[in-house]
Amino acid sequence: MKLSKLMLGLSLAVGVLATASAQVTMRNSISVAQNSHQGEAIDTLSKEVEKRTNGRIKIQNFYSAALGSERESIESVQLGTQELTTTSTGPVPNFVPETRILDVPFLFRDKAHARAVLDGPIGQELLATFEAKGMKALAWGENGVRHMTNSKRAVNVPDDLKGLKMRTMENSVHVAAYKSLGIVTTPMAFSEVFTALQQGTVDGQENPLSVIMASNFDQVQKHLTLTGHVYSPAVILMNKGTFDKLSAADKKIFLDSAKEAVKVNRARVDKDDANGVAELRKKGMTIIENVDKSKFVATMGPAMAEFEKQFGKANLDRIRNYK
Ligand code: EAX
Repeated sequence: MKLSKLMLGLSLAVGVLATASAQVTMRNSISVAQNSHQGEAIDTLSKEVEKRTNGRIKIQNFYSAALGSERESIESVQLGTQELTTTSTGPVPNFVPETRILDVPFLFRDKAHARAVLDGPIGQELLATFEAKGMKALAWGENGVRHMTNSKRAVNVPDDLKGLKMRTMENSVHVAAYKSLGIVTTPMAFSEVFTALQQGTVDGQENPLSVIMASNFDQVQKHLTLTGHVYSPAVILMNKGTFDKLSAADKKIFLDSAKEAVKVNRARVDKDDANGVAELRKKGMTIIENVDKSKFVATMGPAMAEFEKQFGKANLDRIRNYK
């Protein structure tokens, strides 16, 4: 009796051990190319998780929207048919409306301000809001500061944007803001943008230098203006059920590895911002670097007033004044 109990106990222990050491493979995805700020982020995440779990957990990475657009990937993560995705906040408010506030134009002074807000209590509160929607947001990463490109004309002042047909993200804050500049907005998934620019379905688009370079938009866009009109966060998302099933130690490994991924991600954005203008000029783009941003803010006045109403001045000021 005693012996059989012991045997049972042993075999159970072996069973648990076998399960614990079984290798799990998860999937993560981005909509941009591997050689990019987002590619470096997910490559770092998978490398760190694999190393820290001694190969128990592997993450297979998919680039260039190979598993679907950002919106589709978020849906998959929510449903659990895909464990992880890394995305700009473009389509995120359609799932987690609380994050909409981050996409307000000219909200952040610069990247340092945005990073401080996202790493601080405001960012952490927003990460927590994903849980009610079936997702664990591991960390805020970065897509970069967005600038405008087009194939028609040099943009010096807001008036130059009037009537330009531009692709926007599927994000209601962006659409409202750009409409107020006189842009003819055309929301579409990022994976369709290159072709749309090439075929002239749209005249322009707006994205950080990191994305413009990783996506070779210089091949289909002549004019770039450093409008820096909005900061674009990124977020590393995991299916909540998948995260909840991890041991406490593995949860920590994912959260710590995500932090490492964000460090590499931000460093690459800084590098792209430092080299981007020279590189894109070399590739033939005409670039306007000095823009009077106050003119853009003023032209967006009505949309900005609407955002103050929607989000509440106190909430916007809490972000604007965060030190
Ligand atoms: O995440 O949709 C966009 O313009 C995003 O900036 C891009 O997919 C990178």
